[in-house]
Amino acid sequence: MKSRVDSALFPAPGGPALVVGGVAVHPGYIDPAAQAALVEDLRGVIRAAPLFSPMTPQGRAMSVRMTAAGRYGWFSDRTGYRYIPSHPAGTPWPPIPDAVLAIWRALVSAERMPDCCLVNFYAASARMGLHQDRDEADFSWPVLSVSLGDEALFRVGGTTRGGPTQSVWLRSGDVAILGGAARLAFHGIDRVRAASSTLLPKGGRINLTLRVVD
Ligand code: MD3
Ligand code: FE
Repeated sequence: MKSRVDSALFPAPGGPALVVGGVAVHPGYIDPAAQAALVEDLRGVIRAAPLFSPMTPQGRAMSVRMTAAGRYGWFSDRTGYRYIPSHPAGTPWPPIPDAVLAIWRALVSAERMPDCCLVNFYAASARMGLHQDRDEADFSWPVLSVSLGDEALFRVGGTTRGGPTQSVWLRSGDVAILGGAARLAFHGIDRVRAASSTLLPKGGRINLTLRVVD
C-alpha cells in the first residue's frame, strides 16, 4: 500500500500521528458517525449562506466554492482578498456549529474561539494553488483544518515561494493543525481523488478551516 506521505518526520507518541512540513495531522480524528453529523450541520450553514466562487484579483473565478460561518467570512474580488462581516448577499454569516467549535476546544484552545469557519467545497476538478494565509491579524493562533469527503493531495512548503515541498493525502475525518512556523507556510491542494469517499452522496470534498481573524 502506498504511504500517505512522500516524506515525513515522525514525532513523539501522544501527539499527532504525523507531521508534514511542520503541519500536525491527526488521521481519522473524527469518526464516521461524527463526520455524517458534521455534514448535516454544514447543510444548514450552506442553506443560510450559499456557496459562491470568489474572484481572484486577476478576475478569474476560483475552482473551489466557498462560504463561511462565524463573525467573519473570507472574500475575494477584483479589489483583493479580505474578511467580510456578512455574506456577499448581505445576510449574516450563520453561527459556527457547536460540534465544530468542540474540535477547536479540544485541540487548540477553550479560551479563545475562532472568528471564522471557512467552508471550502471541492468538486473533483477543483484545486487550490500554493498560497500563504496572511489576511489574519495574529499569526500566533494556529489554523485548524477538517477534511470531509473525497481525499485530497495537500502540499506544504516553507515560508518562501519556490522551495521544497512535501505532500500528504488528507482523508475524510482528518484534522490538521497549522501552527508555529507552519502557520505562514505556502500550501495548496493539487488534486481531489473522485469517488474515494461515500460521505457526500454526490461526491466532492469539504474542508473547514477555523481561524482567529482579529
Ligand atoms: C498551512 N485550504 O482555505 S487546509 C485555505 O484543503 C486552504 O481547503 C486548503 O488552504 C483546503 O486557505 C488546505 C489546510 C491548511 C489550512 C491553512 C493553512 C493548511 C495551512 C495555513 C497555513 C499553513
Ligand atoms: Fe490556505
